[in-house]
Amino acid sequence: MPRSILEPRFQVEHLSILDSDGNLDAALEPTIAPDQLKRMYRAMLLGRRLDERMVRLQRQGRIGTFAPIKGQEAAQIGSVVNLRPSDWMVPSFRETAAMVWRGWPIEKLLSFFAGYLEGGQPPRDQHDLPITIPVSTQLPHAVGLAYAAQYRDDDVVVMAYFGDGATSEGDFHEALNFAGVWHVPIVFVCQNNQWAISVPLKKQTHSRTLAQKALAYGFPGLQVDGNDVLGVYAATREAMERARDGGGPTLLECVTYRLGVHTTADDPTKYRSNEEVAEWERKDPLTRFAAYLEKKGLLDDRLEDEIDAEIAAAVQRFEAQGPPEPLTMFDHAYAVRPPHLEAQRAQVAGSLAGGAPHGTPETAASPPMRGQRAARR
Ligand SMILES: Cc1ncc(C[n+]2csc(CCOP(=O)(O)OP(=O)(O)O)c2C)c(N)n1
Ligand SMILES: [Mg+2]
Repeated sequence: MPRSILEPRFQVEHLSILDSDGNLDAALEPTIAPDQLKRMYRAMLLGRRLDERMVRLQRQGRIGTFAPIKGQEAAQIGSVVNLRPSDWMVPSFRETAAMVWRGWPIEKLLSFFAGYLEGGQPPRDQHDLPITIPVSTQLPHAVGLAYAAQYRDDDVVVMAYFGDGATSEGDFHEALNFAGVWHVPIVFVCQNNQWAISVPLKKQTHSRTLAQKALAYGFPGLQVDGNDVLGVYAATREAMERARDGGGPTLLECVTYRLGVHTTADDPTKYRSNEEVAEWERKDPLTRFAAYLEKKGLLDDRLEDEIDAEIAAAVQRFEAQGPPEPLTMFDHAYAVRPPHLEAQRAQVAGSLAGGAPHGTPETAASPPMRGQRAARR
């Protein structure tokens, strides 16, 4: 059957500048000032050391469930450094390195993972949204922020983070569709770490790449080696500039790997092989960047001790605060609390005060909630 070819024909590109063997494509090497390179490496190492510390804190019962970033430091730092303070950063739940770069105090992140309301509140005047646990739901919000910036003619670009699994959610497609239709200033950063808990990428999509999904929505998509901080930096910088100049959205697929557990509640040995993990350990983003910096004479031997001391001081500040207030779990979801939550709140408040549970006869007769039992302990 004769058919005509529609122009333009689409293609998806892959970018790599510093490969896993430390080979540098000098023609593509971005110009980054030495001080900035050092700051980037410090932020990646801080991300790694904080991660290890947080996993230990969880194992010791000092924080709750935590989602480690180990292996994804380049994808986060290579992208986030291109934001101005006035730009907006929209995280999912695995962006601790990017969040610390943006200025979130470490003790605030610890507080989030220990159940404190304050842990979810971005520092005042910081243009970041809080951590989002429901997969992909942050993306329509991010497009809304970009739409608002465009409407108000603010010189602002939005960067939104999410994982490979998030691309199967309706919210992802709705967000990309409207980002394209409205041509808003946003950079979508997909950290394709190959797994959505125990679901591998091949069960997530039949597409050759995730980057190509942007083409359906009418804007560029680029795949980049997500363990190559220089590649992520260069790709993000280009996308940010395009967005700032009115060129609309970009989707970046950062191909990376989650070297650790999905969360501290997960056991990845049940669904993936040690060989696969070892293969990706060879592509560690930190080793590669360290070798690059060493050649430039920009590595500082004392960095690790300095970072560990910074983390230790933050852990101390975190643990110096009193216990979290259980009643805050009823706040902020609704402007006006619905009656059933009002009743539950009264019940918990009564239980915390040591008195008989308050509330309607139905709620008082219902079995105690987990929070109540915990509060009595
Ligand atoms: C809407 C929704 N469905 C299911 C979950 C449970 N859940 C938490 S993380 C996750 C996988 C997310 O995978 P991906 O988007 O690849 O991000 P990653 O965890 O790999 O960073 C799922 C299914 C959730 N939090 N929200
Ligand atoms: Mg994933």
